[in-house]
Amino acid sequence: MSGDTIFGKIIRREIPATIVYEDDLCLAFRDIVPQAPTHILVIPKQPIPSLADVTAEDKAVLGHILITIKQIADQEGLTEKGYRVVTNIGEEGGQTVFHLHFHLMGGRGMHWPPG
Ligand code: DGP
Repeated sequence: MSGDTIFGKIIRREIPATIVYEDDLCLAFRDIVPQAPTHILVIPKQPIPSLADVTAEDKAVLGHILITIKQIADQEGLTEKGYRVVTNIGEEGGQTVFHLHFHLMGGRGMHWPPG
């Protein structure tokens, strides 16, 4: 159920990660290079490379991930002050790991536009 990326290895517990949430459809763990005091990656267990690859069949898992992000943000105490959710797509989008992931970042003021 997981592809051959570093995130697939985390799903399969072949490499360690600080996991903050898991269910049948998704996994959330702390980013190894945090860009904010709280920086969590939320990924589908299904190995979708990026948002550019999703289809209508992925509607349920994508909706589930967004609701999960909201719940994790609540648990992490981010909701009152606000937070940012980002998914990078492809080379110019800044994507480096080709397993769909949503960055949940908070705990500091965010800038706009992003770099
Ligand atoms: P992106 O550039 O959007 O593809 O983000 C990839 C993120 O993945 C980046 O913020 C660093 C993080 N990352 C890369 N390798 C690992 C790892 O082995 N463990 C964890 N926890 N995060 C990783």
